[in-house]
Amino acid sequence: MKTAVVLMAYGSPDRLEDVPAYYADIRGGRPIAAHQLEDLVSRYRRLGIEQSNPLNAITEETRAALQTELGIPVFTGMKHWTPHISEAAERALAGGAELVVGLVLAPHYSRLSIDGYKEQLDRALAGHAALTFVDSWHDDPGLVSFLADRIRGTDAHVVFTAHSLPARILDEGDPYRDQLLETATLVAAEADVEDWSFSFQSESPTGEPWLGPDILDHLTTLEARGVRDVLVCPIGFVSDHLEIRWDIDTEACDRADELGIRLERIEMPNADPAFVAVLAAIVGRALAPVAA
Ligand code: FEC
Repeated sequence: MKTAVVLMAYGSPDRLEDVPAYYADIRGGRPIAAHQLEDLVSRYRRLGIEQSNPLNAITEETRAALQTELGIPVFTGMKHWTPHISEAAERALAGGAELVVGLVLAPHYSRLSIDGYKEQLDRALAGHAALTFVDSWHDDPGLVSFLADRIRGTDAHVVFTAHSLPARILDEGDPYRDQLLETATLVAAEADVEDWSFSFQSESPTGEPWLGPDILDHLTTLEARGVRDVLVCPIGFVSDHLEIRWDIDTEACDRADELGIRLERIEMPNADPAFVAVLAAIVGRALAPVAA
C-alpha cells in the first residue's frame, strides 16, 4: 500500500506582514482587539522576524530528515498557516498515497488542540486515502528518553511546562493535563531528578479562566520556597517558536531576573537526529498494524 506522512505543526507567519492574517486564522473569525494585534506584531518584531521566520526553516529541516529516515514521502501541513494541512493532504493524494499517517508536532492530546488538526486532515483526505492518526505520543519511550537526557545531572529545580488551555477542558474530561503530568513524571524518573514541578505557560487573554499555575506566578512561588536555580523543560513543545523564544526566553527570564533566580531552559528537540529517530519510530508503530 502506498503510504505517506502528513507532519503537522501549529504554523507561524513567514513575514511580519503576515501576522494579522495569521492571528485572524487562530481566532477563527472572532474579533481581535487592536492592542492585542499590536502586541503580537511587536513580539514577532522583537524576535527579529521581518522577512523570514527561522521556525519554518526548522520545521522543513525536520520534515526532510524524517522523510530520509522513513524512506516514504513526508508533507508538512500547518494548522494556522501555509502550507495548510489541506495542501499537505492534496500533495499526498497527488503522489498516489493510499494510506496517510497523521502526526502532530505536539505530543499531548486535547480536544481543543489535536482534534482541530485531525478534522482538517480528515476533511482534506475526504476518504480518498485511509488515515492512521496519532492522537498523542506523550508517553512514547523514545520521547521520554530524549527529554530525560536533556535534564539528567542538573542541580537546578526542573520546571516542566506546556501551553495552557481554558480550564473548562477539565469539566469535559479532557486528558490533556493528566498526559502532561504523566510525561513529566516519566521524564523525571528516567533522569533520576527528584526536585521538579510543573506549570503552564502562554495563556491567551480570551476572558475565561485558563489552567494554572502560570510559569510567571510559579517562579514567584519557587523563589519564596528558596529555589535559586531553575531549568525549564517545555514538554508541551518541540521547537524554537514564539512560545519558547518569547514566553520563556524573554518573559520568564525577565521575571526570574527580578526574583534573583538563574533560569535556563533545555535545548528544544527541533531537527535533532535523535528526535527525528523518535518521530520515525512513532510513525513505524502507527504503520505496524497495517503492515501485519
Ligand atoms: O511561533 C509561532 O509563530 C507559533 C507559536 C505557537 C505555538 C502554539 C501552540 C499551541 N497553542 C495552543 C492553544 C492556543 C489557544 C489560543 C492560542 C493563541 C495563540 C496565539 C499565538 C499562538 N497561539 Fe497557541 N501557539 C502558538 C502561537 N493558542 C500567536 C494568539 C496570540 C496570543 O494569544 O498570544 C487562544 C485562541 C483564541 O484566541 O481563541 C487555545 C496549544 C498549543 C500546543 C499544541 C500545538 O502546538 O498545537 C494547545 C507553537
